[in-house]
Amino acid sequence: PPTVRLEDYRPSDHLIDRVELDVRLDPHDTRVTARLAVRPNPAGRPGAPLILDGDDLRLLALDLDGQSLAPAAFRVAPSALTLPEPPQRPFTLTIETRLDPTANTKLMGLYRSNGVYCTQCEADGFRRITYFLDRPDVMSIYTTRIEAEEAAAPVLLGNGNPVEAGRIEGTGRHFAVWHDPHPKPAYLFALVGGRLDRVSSTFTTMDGRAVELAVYVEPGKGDRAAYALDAVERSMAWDERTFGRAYDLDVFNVVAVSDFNMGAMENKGLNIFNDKYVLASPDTATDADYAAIEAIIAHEYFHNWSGNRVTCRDWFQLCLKEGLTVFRDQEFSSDMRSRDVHRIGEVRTLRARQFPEDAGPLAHPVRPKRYAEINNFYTATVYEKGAEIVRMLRTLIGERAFRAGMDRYFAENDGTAATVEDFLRAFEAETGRDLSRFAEWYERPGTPRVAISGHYDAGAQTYSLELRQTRPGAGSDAPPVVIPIRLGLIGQDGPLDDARSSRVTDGVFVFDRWDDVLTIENVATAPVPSLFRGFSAPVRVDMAMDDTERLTLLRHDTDGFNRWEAAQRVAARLMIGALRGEATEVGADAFAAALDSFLDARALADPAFAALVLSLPSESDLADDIGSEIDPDAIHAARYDLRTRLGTALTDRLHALRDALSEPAGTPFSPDAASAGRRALRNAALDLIAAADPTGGAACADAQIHSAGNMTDRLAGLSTLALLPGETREAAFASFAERYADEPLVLDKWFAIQAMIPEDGTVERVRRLQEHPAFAMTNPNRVRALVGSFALANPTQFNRSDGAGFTLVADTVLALDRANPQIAARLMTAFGSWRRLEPVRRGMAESALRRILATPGLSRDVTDIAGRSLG
Ligand code: B3K
Ligand code: ZN
Repeated sequence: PPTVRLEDYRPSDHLIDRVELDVRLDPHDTRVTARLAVRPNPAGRPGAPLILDGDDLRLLALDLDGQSLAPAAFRVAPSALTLPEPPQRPFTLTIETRLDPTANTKLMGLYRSNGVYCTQCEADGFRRITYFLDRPDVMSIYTTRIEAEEAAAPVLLGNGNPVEAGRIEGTGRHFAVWHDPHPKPAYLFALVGGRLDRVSSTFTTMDGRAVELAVYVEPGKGDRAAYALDAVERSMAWDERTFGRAYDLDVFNVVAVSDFNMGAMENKGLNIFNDKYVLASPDTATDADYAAIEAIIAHEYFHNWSGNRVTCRDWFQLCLKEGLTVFRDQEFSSDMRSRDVHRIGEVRTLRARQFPEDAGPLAHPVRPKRYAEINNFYTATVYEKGAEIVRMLRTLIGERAFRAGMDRYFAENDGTAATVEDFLRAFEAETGRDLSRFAEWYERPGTPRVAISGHYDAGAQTYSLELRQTRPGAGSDAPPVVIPIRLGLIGQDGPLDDARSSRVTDGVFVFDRWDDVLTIENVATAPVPSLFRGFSAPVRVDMAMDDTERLTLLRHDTDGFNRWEAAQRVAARLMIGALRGEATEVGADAFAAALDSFLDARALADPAFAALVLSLPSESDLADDIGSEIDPDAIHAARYDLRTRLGTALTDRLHALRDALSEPAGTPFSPDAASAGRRALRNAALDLIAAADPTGGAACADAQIHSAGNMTDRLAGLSTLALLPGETREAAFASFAERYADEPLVLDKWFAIQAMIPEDGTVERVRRLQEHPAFAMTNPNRVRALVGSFALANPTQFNRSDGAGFTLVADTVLALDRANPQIAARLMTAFGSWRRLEPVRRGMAESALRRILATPGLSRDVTDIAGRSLG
């Protein structure tokens, strides 16, 4: 496929100032008339042809300034409409196209989900609706008239503000006109038509605008939309308070649909959501679902400024809106919940998804330099590492300068399509600093590694840290990166507050060379260093430190992230040591004892945090630590063994905690962070109890499933039981399926739990479940729940040494590809770490990849991922 390169960027030769769309919705014969106000771009090439993008389009009519065009004056194909010699002045082009939204299985452009008409245009779906300059630096003012049969689509929504609506007498049809006064790129266009319930409220902005807020959901599900609506209000208030950003239209609409390629989409004034991230009730949603709804509602809302008011010049700048907006939603969630707990969750996600991506064949810079298919670049690197870069910037310049720089960025770039350079320039102007070396974070792939050793000089009362950075995967010409290290020193009884160094400002040392030595003075006793507090940089750290020192951090560090990290490191060393047959200085019993005293001191004061401390590094975390020649079965066994030992050693403590945390029957459910934290700790305890005592654990889990008053506890019981083969488990699966037979989103949890069972029979089970009446290959949520969970969250079975797991996923990718290439390509990323497997599995993975790549008629999306994975 042709490659698009950042270095080839040039401005569009034409601009489109205004778009008037008339969309007459029909299940199979939708007519779209687009009136485009086109003019030559003064920054483009004079006299250049006008080439409008199309994808799978059928042209019905075309005219220029009201005159139909002679056949010789244009060329048309499904993928482009070309005027070789367009007028050298402003003109109006009117284009009529015909669409079949029901046949649109790619879920890009205009499609129908459960009968509801909806759109998805990012990155390049608008060209599936009409011929257009479908690139983000072409920004237009849109007026949209939507018409549909009233009985089928009583609700008609567009971008911006509603201006007019009415019936077309005698036809059963009606219409609505929407006008968006803010210029926007085509990828932010949206419309919705359908039968939907509405829940609403009003929000008055800090500048006095009364905004009507509404969440639209499937009929009958209105009571499940309240939490999302509340999250919209909290997001609006937070963005005013934290970044001084107010909303800028009279209405803000959120619509939930059940077939959606990703989480949600920030279309101007009309966010369209995967219903998984809107609908919640205590009986159907877990605490994690509530938290995800809050975060994604916030994320899409925050895009109104970081993405919509200031958009991206080209798709290479995707992190400009995505990394920044993830940073903003992470800050929001941290303010709504526990900051330490949230930070740990962010880092877990980064390590689980971004670190492996950055170490494998799909690695790319946060700002890629080339792409064949842009939809394959909505990655953990662009989103999560992109957010870490923004966070490091704040750490480097301080909170006040950061806020001022953000204000300047919004002010100077409002209404434009900007670049990463524009973003950094705002902070340079604000602080007078040169950020050119910091900008390196955007340029090359790979996770930097920092090796550190510490030396205490008792005579001089100094402690020095020798640091060295390397950049695996970044190329031999890569310069060192600027790494902010937030740090402190801990003594046997607590922090050493008198220690200081002129090179540490506000607790941060900036490490920006290959090698450095940081000397800290006034250190009264041999310290334990607490480094990268709050995970101050997205790097891997090799710190020469023994486990007893780490346990000192678990006890005394003032930084919550590093307390958690200390326990994780000790646990990881124990498991990796065990599978390599190496002894560690702290054994499982000593670790259990340390956990026991930690739980004694802190569990009830901060259950959410304690739950995280009790959750051992995952199997994929361990695989990522090991890095090569990975044997997932050995990792699984080592982790299982440590869970069993900890569960055995801590049994009394864990039962006591479960009792202390149990809620009296009839306590009403609350999704707040404190209640969720108590549930998390009870359930983390259950996991370890069951590992130590499968029979007792199964009974306990089964009892919890039956007595639970909410989905969090019911599902935790089922997840625990899922690891314990036997009739109790199968009966629990069956009754769960029966209870939630009419709840697709809940059945997704049921699909996922079964797909993650680390047993030989799982491949067969997944194949069987693909035939289940509730499963549908056309619905992305179903595919992700069943096959995605298997491929991404079942390391032993996906990576089976006989290749059966790879075959299952490859078969699914191929079956999906014709209907929905984006979802097929996303599923394929599960093969991203294949080179790190031991040779037998590596060979099996490679042949599955080669089989996919050799299949005729493969989409560009899958070809790109398969090609790069093998490359
Ligand atoms: N901007 C969208 C993602 C679009 C993905 C296109 N393949 C959702 C988000 O990040 O907010
Ligand atoms: Zn986003």
